[in-house]
Amino acid sequence: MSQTRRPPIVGRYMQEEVALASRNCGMPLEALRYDVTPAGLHYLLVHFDIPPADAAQWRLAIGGLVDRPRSLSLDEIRALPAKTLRVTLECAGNGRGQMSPRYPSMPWMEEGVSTAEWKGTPLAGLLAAAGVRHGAREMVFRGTDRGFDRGTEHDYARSLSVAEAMRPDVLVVYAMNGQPLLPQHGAPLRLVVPGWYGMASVKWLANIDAVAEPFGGIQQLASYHFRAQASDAGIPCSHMRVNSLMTPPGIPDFFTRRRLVQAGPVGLAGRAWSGGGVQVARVELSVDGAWRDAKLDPVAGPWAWRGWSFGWEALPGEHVLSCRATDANGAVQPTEPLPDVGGFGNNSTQSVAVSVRA
Ligand SMILES: Nc1nc2c(c(=O)[nH]1)N[C@H]1C(S)=C(S)[C@@H](COP(=O)(O)O)O[C@H]1N2
Ligand SMILES: [Mo]
Repeated sequence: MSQTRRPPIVGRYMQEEVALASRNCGMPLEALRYDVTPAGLHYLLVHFDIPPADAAQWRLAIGGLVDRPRSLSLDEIRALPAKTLRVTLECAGNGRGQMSPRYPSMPWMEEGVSTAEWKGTPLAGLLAAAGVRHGAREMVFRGTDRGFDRGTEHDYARSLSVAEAMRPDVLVVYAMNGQPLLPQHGAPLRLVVPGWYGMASVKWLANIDAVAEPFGGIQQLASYHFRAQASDAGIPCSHMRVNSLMTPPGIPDFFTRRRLVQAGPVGLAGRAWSGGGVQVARVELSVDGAWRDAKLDPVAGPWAWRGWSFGWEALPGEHVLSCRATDANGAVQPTEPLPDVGGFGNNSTQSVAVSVRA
């Protein structure tokens, strides 16, 4: 197995990228029409294989620097206080496939985002019962899926600071949209960290450990950093950047996905979101470069995307539509992706080419 970072690609997609894209489906953009993405349309990112999991035998072990190490069954977790949250998850690599040079990984265009209603028990309650010791600095979350990345064999694992892990809306989840978790979404148990890019929401969760030192796992230290150049130390990916998408108008061409709409009034709509619990404050829509305000739907909770709409009077000819969100902190989507060697955090504005027929 290769020990080195994979070299960047300029140009056509590699077979490995296409294979990853076939395994890890995106949310078809027409599914932006749903406030809550139906489970079967929710985007998917699985680094290794979906591991075997027997819900009846599953245990969640909580250990490390805790006073009362514990091992809980699924029934015991289901008996704890429950909370359901509507949460938008976006893959940190969403938009990578539009960047050049491209990092050889999952080549998302823009469809690596979805919203679900996740039911579980607050992690804070489990940690309080275990009694996290004062010397603990981070909580490490480990899934049962195992594989190699850049020559290192590991279980998929990520950490959060103790303070972040103690937030009341970080959940240990066993249901999605009112149904038990599906195998591909982490059955029978996963973490959901609202406001963060998806990598923090560890699936097939089997172990939680309190540790005194910053966790050095490959998914924590090597991957998931914003780096303008390969030599940069990098900034860890955490909260989602402000972003927005449009439900594709009209009908598509099969191969190019180019859109065809009828001249006249066209109802455009989509979704916008940001991370860290920051709300979307504004969405603008541009037709051929002229920006105007879209209408915002009511806020759907602290962690879910916000719907928007715009009435377009479509004139015959070729047009380019774009949408652009601004969050309550004043962060705005850039027109071009920020340089990033791993292809992370591309929140540049989406452009949709539309042919309007008379
Ligand atoms: N155990 C485990 N957890 C994981 C992953 C994984 O490969 N293994 N992928 C992560 C990434 S990168 C993302 S974007 C989300 C995707 O969650 P979903 O597939 O349920 O949409 O899961 C995260 N949790
Ligand atoms: Mo991801």
